[in-house]
Amino acid sequence: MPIISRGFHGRRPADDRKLPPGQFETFDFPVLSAGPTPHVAQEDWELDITTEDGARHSWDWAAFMALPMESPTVDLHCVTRWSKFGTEWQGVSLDVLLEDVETAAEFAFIHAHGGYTTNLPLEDLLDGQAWIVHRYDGEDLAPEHGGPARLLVPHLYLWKSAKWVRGIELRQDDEPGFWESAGYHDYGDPWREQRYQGD
Ligand SMILES: Nc1nc2c(c(=O)[nH]1)N[C@H]1C(S)=C(S)[C@@H](COP(=O)(O)O)O[C@H]1N2
Ligand SMILES: [Mo]
Repeated sequence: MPIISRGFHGRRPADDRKLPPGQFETFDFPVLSAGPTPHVAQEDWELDITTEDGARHSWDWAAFMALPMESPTVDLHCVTRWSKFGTEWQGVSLDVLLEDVETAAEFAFIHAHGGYTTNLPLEDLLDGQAWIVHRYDGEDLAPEHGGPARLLVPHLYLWKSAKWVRGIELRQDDEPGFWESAGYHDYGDPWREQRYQGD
């Protein structure tokens, strides 16, 4: 009689040390978008960083591509409870983009094509914690995942990683973005399970 192990599906078990509370590991890459996918051509893409003084720093696609690139490998944690380990990206660190930006702002308000917004403390974009990424898994970032370029802030729940990013507004006051206005947590630390306001 052959021994059939029903429990084995050829997948490694989730590594609990890498799994924040209430999350499960997924192996595919779900698409979560609040609206239709905007199709932005690379030649039409521009990133603007504005400061509380009204100063504007802009990069078109060519200027962005000329910046030093990094290849972060990070775990993703979505508030809908899936986590994906070891995702490989390529892009520019926010440390590079903010290098010559003079600001005393405490908050960043992120704008995306299609109207999506999200907010986070400026310090969470610094010190190797955040990137504007344009490649995923060795290929140009697909439109449904935020191509031509998205924000990647993997230490916070994934709704903070705005797809189709177009602007970063640095400001003194905090303002809730799209999901934060709908009751999601203002900060969104997966390890403290900050899913909703009051968590
Ligand atoms: N512009 C924009 N960015 C967005 C969203 C969105 O609806 N619009 N959804 C957020 C949410 S809730 C999640 S979980 C992730 C999903 O990213 P993915 O579709 O690449 O998995 O994108 C975030 N960034
Ligand atoms: Mo999400």
